Amino acid sequence: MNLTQKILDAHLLSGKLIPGEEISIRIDQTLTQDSTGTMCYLQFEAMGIGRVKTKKSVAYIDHNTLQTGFENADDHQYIQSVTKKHGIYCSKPGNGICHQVHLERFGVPGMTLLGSDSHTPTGGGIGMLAIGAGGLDVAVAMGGGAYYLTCPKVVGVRLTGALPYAVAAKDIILEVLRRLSVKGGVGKVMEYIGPGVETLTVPERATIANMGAELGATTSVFPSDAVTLAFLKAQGRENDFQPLAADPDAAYDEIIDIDLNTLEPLVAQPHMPDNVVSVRELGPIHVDQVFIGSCTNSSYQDMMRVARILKGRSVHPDVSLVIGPGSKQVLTTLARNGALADMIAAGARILESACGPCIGMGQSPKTNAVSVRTNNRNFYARSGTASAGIYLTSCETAAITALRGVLTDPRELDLDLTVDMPDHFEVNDNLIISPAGEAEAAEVEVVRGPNIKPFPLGHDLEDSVTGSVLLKMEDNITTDHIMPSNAKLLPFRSNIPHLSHFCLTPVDETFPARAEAAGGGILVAGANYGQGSSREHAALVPLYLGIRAVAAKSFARIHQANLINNGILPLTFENAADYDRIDQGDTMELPGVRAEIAAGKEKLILRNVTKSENYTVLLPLTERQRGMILSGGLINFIRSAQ
Ligand code: MIC
Ligand code: SF4
Repeated sequence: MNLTQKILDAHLLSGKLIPGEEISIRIDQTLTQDSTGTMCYLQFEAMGIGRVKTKKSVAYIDHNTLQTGFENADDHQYIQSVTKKHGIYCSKPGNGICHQVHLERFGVPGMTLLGSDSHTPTGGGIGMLAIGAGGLDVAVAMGGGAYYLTCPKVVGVRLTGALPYAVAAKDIILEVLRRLSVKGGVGKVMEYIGPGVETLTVPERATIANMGAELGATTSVFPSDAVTLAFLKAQGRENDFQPLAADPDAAYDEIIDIDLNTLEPLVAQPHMPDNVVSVRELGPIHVDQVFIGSCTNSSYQDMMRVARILKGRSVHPDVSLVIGPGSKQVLTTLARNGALADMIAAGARILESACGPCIGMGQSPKTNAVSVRTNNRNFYARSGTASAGIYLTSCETAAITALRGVLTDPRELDLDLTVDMPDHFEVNDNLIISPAGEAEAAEVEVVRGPNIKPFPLGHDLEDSVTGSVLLKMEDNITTDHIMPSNAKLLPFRSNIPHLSHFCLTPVDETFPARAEAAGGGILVAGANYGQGSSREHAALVPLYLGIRAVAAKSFARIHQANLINNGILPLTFENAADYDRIDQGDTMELPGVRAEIAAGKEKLILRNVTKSENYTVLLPLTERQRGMILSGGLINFIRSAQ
């Protein structure tokens, strides 16, 4: 067996490990972050689950930390109190980005982790099977319920050789994205194998597993070996170690070969992470801003290399350099060893350990800016400045670029960039709040501020669904298009009515008002609809606006699950050319859809009333999903079963 199969097999609750079949697995650990977490805990409470039944569940507060009004702080208090009551650890703001902290303090090789954030696969860096999902699925897992997924194909990514000077782990995953595209990993787990793996440290592996999310992959996983043991030892957690690897004769559905010796520094150009060329080819474009940080590139090793490059030098006068170390542990270490002083002296603006600019929480670049960033997504308008172009690179490329003022190949450096991993990290978990014991839990009061509004619930599916096409969209529409997130909107993640005014506005500013006036309708989209974030808001807000169905050429995995969980029909065109026949404004009908779905039909008729045409759309559902769709979502479905 390969490693993915071994971990899946050890956790399998139902189904067979045959790619494409539905399976369900036991979840050992969960994580949430605050921008999806508030809604997740509201749903958890609505399900009436008492204490969590996982081995460990952790709530992180790392996204909404600007606190420009009472909203963020109210949500923080809600999360801290609700987690205390229900047996969940809470990592307070300032402790760091969920994926970095989870790797440092909680991740365990061989365990399953379900997280309400699409970059949960970062845990694959220490041999976890770590999957991103919507908050509702995470809430169910916290209650001891199974996680249902399509059994993935397993791609062996065979690494040979070693990275050349100034070429980074980030360049490996950019190379994979260049080859496979943002749709290339759908339905697959990327399992890293081959002799090149042992040349990579845990944070380097985590960078690769993290950005595997941009392939649309179910997750990515590395073996657990001597490098993993050294990392866990340095965290004082060697007892969590177990060696894990694929069997020597393991089979893979596909193999990709990457010779690390041949790689060079790469860059993803606006506005997609797979729009990759070499830094050398793109040439010395003028740069206005550099951001170094995010869950992809903010480890101790990353930060030390950056400090080494900046030491004794000065940021270019035209560049604003912003650095956000990934965790309190990383930041403390940099402060004690002097590297932080080197960064500040060079002219870097230091941010608290949080997501920050990656999700548009501050540091939006100027109009038409070129911003070079080490994070994982450069989707249109995500930085908060729609006219800005975001270029994604390694830390090494970003740091030298900040000094030169133009995009620069870090192989021009003449410095020793070797950074050894410390034997011991400074461990201080004083920003992690332990849950109340079972006896005291009843006394804990859950505090809800005025920003917390009830979330919409679907209703039973009607006999027939009718509505006009409110918006026709292209391929690769991201969750940042559907439900934008930035410093102005993130504070309202627990306020769906407020967010509804901004739904799909990066595509069409008039959409929310038109949807409201029409009392709902249908959306039409191209391929890979809903790629990116796990945010359920991209389903909850359309639900609130009365969207009953989305007809698309294909869907991204997490978003498709979120639509079903909220009772919205994700319909796939059987014949992709039918997409071209539909115009915005056409009236569509799904005649007798309730009876058809109840009878288990997977091919439905989508009638274009305006053009008097019928299209075949596919809605393959398992029995459980059918129940959700018929009863208007997972919460109604669970309640009806109780
Ligand atoms: C992101 O990187 O897009 C986010 C913000 O972390 C999201 C979660 C969210 O929308 O809250 C993700 O990746 O799932
Ligand atoms: Fe935070 Fe950005 Fe990572 Fe999402 S991708 S978890 S916003 S740092």
